[in-house]
Amino acid sequence: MSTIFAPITGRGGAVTVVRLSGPQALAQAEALTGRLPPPRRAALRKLYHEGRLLDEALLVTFPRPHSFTGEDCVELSLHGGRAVLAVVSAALVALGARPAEPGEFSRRAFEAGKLDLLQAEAMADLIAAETEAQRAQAVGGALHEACAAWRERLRQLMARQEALIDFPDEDLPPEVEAALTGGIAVLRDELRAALALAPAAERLREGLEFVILGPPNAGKSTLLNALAGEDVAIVSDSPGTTRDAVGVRVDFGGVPVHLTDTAGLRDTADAIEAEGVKRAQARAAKADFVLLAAGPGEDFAAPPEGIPFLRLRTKADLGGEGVSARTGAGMAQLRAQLAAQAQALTGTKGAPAPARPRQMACLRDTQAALSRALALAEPELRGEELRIAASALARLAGGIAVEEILDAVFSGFCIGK
Ligand SMILES: Nc1nc2c(ncn2[C@@H]2O[C@H](COP(=O)(O)OP(=O)(O)OP(=O)(O)O)[C@@H](O)[C@H]2O)c(=O)[nH]1
Ligand SMILES: [Mg+2]
Repeated sequence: MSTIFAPITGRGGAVTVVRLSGPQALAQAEALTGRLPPPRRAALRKLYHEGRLLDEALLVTFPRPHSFTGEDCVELSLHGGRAVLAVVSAALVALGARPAEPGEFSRRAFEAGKLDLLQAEAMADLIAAETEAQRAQAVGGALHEACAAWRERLRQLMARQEALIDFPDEDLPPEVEAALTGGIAVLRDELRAALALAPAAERLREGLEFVILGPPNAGKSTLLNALAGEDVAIVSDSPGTTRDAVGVRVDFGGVPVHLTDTAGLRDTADAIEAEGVKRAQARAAKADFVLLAAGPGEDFAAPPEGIPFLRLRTKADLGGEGVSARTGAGMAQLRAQLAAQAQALTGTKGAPAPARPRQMACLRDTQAALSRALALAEPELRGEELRIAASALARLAGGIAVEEILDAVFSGFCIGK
């Protein structure tokens, strides 16, 4: 097993923490510092390599198994900056360590049984969380807890099913059979409920797409700038100003939303503008939500089929109802409406919900096997379906994950995770 290292803090700070993990971690740290402090006690040490002073760093050792990866680990709090990191990295390589691959620390932690696959995924989501709702979803661990409880219940159902196999038919108490199928049905329904929340959980993990659509000069770009709180899109009084779709990340009620301003919809002989109109409609057709904007007295554009939308009158300062991006009138209410919409599209209320295709596939397989089990009266056949359900559920936690799945999950992580 190689000893690996990587910075585990972001760039540009005053301090860069480098984690070293593996069988040689303590020896390599000792080679750099001369003398290691007692486990889990921080100490300031000068780092030397081949007689050269590299840096002065705070050093903490975490001997196995009480470390993030379960291996011997050392964390070096170096001074931030490229040059320090480069020279310390070179020294560690000279001592036999190698840079960690993306997700390699987490993978080692998983392999040491420090965290299961759901916890590893939740940790990656927590580190990537940009908004409050994303943080809350990742930190809650609802799916991890639910998965453990489901596995335990399924184990008990399987034990009861096994007991029935040895029973002669005529002696079978009907209430035992009823309790068994009832238990399977309740579990199956809970998995279905979790799967029903999957679209919301996935949207929260990935962020929503909101599109502003409407006739030229409706004030769409002005609205985007006002909602984003920055000057992103060009505003002018000549209709047909916006051609390319212009997007910006905004936080609506703790939910990350990619808000896109589009070209004003009209028939036009200008080929570039016509392409912009086409793109506007294509964007709106794929959006999670469409904001239809129109000035006083103007017709609203037709909403794309099947997509929730809001009709919004702009330029209310010129008279009439609606909002005015110019004076700010109605903007607070609009923000609140958009936040409510974003929350409704992503709300799981803390209930367990799969947010990744891998998790959904495992839950679907489990649910399908339980449904098949319910349709079978023969104890041996039903027992076999329950075993299939149990192994699909074990895959959700990573219990019997194959190499390719682990590669796919952990390679999606960043270096240092
Ligand atoms: N009075 C008033 N004028 C506004 C308001 N919002 C936008 N305008 C003006 O309306 C004109 C068009 O604004 P834009 O935001 O460029 O409109 P648009 O819908 O993006 O236009 P296209 O990109 O051409 O489709 C500009 O002159 C803006 O200053 C508003 O709330 N009140
Ligand atoms: Mg515009």
